[in-house]
Amino acid sequence: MRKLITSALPYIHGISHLGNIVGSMLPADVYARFCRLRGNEVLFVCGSDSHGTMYEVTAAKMKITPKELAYKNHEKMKEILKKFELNFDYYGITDSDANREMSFHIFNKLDENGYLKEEEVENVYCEKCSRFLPDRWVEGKCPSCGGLTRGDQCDDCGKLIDVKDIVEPYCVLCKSKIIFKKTKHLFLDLPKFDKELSDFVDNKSKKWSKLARTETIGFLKNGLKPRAVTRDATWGFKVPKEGYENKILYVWFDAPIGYLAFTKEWCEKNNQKFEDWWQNEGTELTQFMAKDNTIFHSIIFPSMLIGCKENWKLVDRLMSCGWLKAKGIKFSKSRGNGLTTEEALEKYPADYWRFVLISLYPEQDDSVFSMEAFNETINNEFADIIGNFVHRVLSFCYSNFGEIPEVEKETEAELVEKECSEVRQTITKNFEDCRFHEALKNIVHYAKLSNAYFNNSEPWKKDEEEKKRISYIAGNLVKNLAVMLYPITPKFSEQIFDYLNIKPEDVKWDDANNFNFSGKLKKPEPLIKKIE
Ligand code: B3M
Ligand code: ZN
Repeated sequence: MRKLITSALPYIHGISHLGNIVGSMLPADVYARFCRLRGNEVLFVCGSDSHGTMYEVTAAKMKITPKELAYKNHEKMKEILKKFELNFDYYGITDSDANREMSFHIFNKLDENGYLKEEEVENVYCEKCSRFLPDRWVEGKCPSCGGLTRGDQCDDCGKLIDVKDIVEPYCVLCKSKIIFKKTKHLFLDLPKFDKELSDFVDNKSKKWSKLARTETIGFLKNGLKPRAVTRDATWGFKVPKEGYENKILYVWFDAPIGYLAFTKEWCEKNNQKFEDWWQNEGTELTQFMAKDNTIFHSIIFPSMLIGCKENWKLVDRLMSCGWLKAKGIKFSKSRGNGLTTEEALEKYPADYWRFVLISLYPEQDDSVFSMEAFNETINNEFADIIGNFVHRVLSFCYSNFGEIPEVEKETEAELVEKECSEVRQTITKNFEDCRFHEALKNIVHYAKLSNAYFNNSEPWKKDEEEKKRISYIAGNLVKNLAVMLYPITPKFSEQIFDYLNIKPEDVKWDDANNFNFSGKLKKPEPLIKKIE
């Protein structure tokens, strides 16, 4: 099965926080690695979401252009993502020519097929800055509690406010009073897709995450309304239509089209056929994102593709998850709290973060991150139950035999082999279902069974034959753990493969399903250091 896997495209006006990484890029990377280990043909694409009004605000403050800001941070972001072992097949940028071309193509198709309609709206305008302002650039008094309202929500009472109801509204850039001014925009006529969307959601959403399914069905029930796909702003793709020359495409129009553009860029570089990925029912498309991005991926982007009438593939498995909150608040750039990815990587290796973030993967709901939870998970699970077991077994085998010794297989499989093989079946299912929190929990359980086997067998007290047999089985438990952890903690697993003289590129997921490995060992060093 050909697997096309995408992660939501991170904004890069500020350098990404752990929240973005865990929100979609890390689970997508774990799933892509798992699918490759199973021998699937995988294409894993992502990229920087480089348009949107936040670039204009941030760039203005830094006295550079939005373009300079985007491309500078894009390079920095690629470095950080590499250090996190996120191995995309392609990581692009939505400001690319390929994305402009693809966005114009889809825009024109929607226009030709009558899915774009013009509406005149009254938007916020600042005469001093002589520009229209997005709602979030307006502040003022909340009409119900008098607190500070920013854009469409009151910071104090949390009430959703229509920007027209803000008391004494002012422009956040120059603090002067704003006015409301008429302007024309093009709207994607979503109600026209109601039937196709309901059919699409009915037959696909069974395989989606619970969050994605419930949110999408709820959204459809509320009735579809037309959504603006153009904006009065300067940083973005100019609308390719007469009368709209000084407007741009809304960032959420060209961003999801980035998935197609990045695939196209990758196909050109790798001599592959684009249609094999985006116009071929033999390809399964799995998309990862955080829950605030669900509707864009389950309703709006599919409508844009349906509206082209070009047989574009719609998402098969939509894996949206909760938020990672740092002690009650979501990691986010705009609030400036949380741990930046660079700071995190300075503190501990990527595998430590990957292990903890997957153990906290907010599959069904938000999860809370704290450094206490981090220390506890690393010390109790990664170091004690897994790292320590690996080191004890490999050191025992190395000092007694210099290898994982081969012994005549008993006809009757050992109890531990049966128990662990059962757990492994569950772990495989967990990965298939993108239940990575469960998968890791079961891998830790597998390691506990392995520890118990080694401790209770007490090989150091046994005769040569027994010592060999126990070492053989324990050595295979280590190998199996390394294979199952490979999608989550790649460096850790590769280090174990190196000790076992196994080439990483030869490793297959099914290698974790047997106890017949033996071979020379390299001198093992402890791999996981506990955190004081
Ligand atoms: N850039 C992520 C966000 O809302 C947004 C995802 C785009 S995926 C096409 O933070
Ligand atoms: Zn202003």
